[in-house]
Amino acid sequence: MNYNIIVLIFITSWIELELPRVHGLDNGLARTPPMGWMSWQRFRCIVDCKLYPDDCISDRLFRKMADLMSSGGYLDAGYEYLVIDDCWLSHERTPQGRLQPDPDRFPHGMKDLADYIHSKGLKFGMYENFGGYTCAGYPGIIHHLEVDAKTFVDWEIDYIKIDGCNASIDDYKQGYTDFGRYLNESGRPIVYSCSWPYYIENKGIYADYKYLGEICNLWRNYEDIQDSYESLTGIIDWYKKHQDRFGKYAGPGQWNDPDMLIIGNYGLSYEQSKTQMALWAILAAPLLISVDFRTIDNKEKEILLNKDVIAINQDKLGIQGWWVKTISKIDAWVRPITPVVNGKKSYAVAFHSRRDDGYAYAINVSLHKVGIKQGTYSIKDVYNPDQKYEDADINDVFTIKVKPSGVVFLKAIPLS
Ligand SMILES: *[C@@H]1O[C@H](CO)[C@@H](O)[C@H](O)[C@H]1NC(C)=O
Ligand SMILES: *[C@@H]1O[C@H](CO)[C@@H](O)[C@H](O)[C@H]1NC(C)=O
Ligand SMILES: CC(=O)N[C@H]1CO[C@H](CO)[C@@H](O)[C@@H]1O
Repeated sequence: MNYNIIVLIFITSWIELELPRVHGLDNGLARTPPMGWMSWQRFRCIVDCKLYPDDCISDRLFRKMADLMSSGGYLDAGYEYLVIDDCWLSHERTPQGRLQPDPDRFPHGMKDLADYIHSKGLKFGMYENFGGYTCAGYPGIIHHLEVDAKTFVDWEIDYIKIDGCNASIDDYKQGYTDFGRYLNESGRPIVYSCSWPYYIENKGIYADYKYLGEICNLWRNYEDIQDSYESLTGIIDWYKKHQDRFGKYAGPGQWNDPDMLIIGNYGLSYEQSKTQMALWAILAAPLLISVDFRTIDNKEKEILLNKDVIAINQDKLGIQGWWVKTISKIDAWVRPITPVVNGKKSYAVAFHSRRDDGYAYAINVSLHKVGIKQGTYSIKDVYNPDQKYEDADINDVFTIKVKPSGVVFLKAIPLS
């Protein structure tokens, strides 16, 4: 066997099997992308409870959200983590040097709130910041890593997001590693979300995703999402551009986090909401809703609770999908998923229109065009099960119509 043949065999089997798969942080958690609710995008740092009595970051808000998350069908759909973001803290530590919540907004303390959230069947997540101050100016954890990890464990948290404001680039690696070790040594399983890569990518330095996968369950690597389609497409385009650097490091226990779902707020149309949900499923992204459960519309709620889209997001192969190509300003994305039939994977395929001419634009596509190499597939339209497609060999051409800024989201399952 000559050298070229050996190389060819090696490359072919690597592509076919997509092996070896990465090994995530070994805490047994986040084997599929975490699902939950997080306060930041919708409730930000509202601390004025006189002006915003129903919206301020407070015990009252989180108990209300816990009630509705649990009774509204979200928990049943898989959204289990209720995560408090920035602005819960008091500006002062206790005389013993412990973190404490703002006493007016959290009069019962954090353990009491944690107990309430747990009593609703939910898991409890919190936020802190590695540097000296959180992004909103509250005490950070640097120089207190061990005692702060202990405080969070005493409060029985199940998830922690550690942000990266007000720190120097040289300190991140050691700091995030040490804090993760303190969490681990506590013996309590806690999902560990690390914002560190964003703070260095932001300065033009590439993050070490292989290492991140060993110490964090998920990580942010691009800007905060804002309540607009422009912000959403900014994130999508950054993921498109850089996918080859970090897509392969996603897998059970370790995920790239393109940030919260803004569905149900003010900035996205109905079609754009379906777009975010579909692309977050393609990207194997954590599904962290940031919405007011008291006011969300039923139509948007249906998108968040769509079982077929959630199943694609949570697919157990844990492979992050990728952008394949753009056809007439319509981006094609693909993600290998289960079921695997006779060695052939199924695929989720999303066509996202970047057009703004006001009608559903028709394009001819085939499975081969989106990079699928072999087989005959049954095709299901995930958002419109009534839309029927013929079974298709990879070369069969069929027409889809994609609404402006919307998606056609297909699932292709091998017939044999
Ligand atoms: C701590 O790390 C060890 C080794 O990676 C792992 O086996 C264990 O499950 C971890 N424990 C927790 C609580 O994360
Ligand atoms: C799609 O293909 C059909 C059959 O070849 C052709 O008649 C039609 O014009 C094509 N449509 C588009 C939008 O390219
Ligand atoms: C005290 C301090 O340095 N605060 C900064 C922390 O980071 C945020 C976000 O970058 C800044 O706005 C603060 O000025």
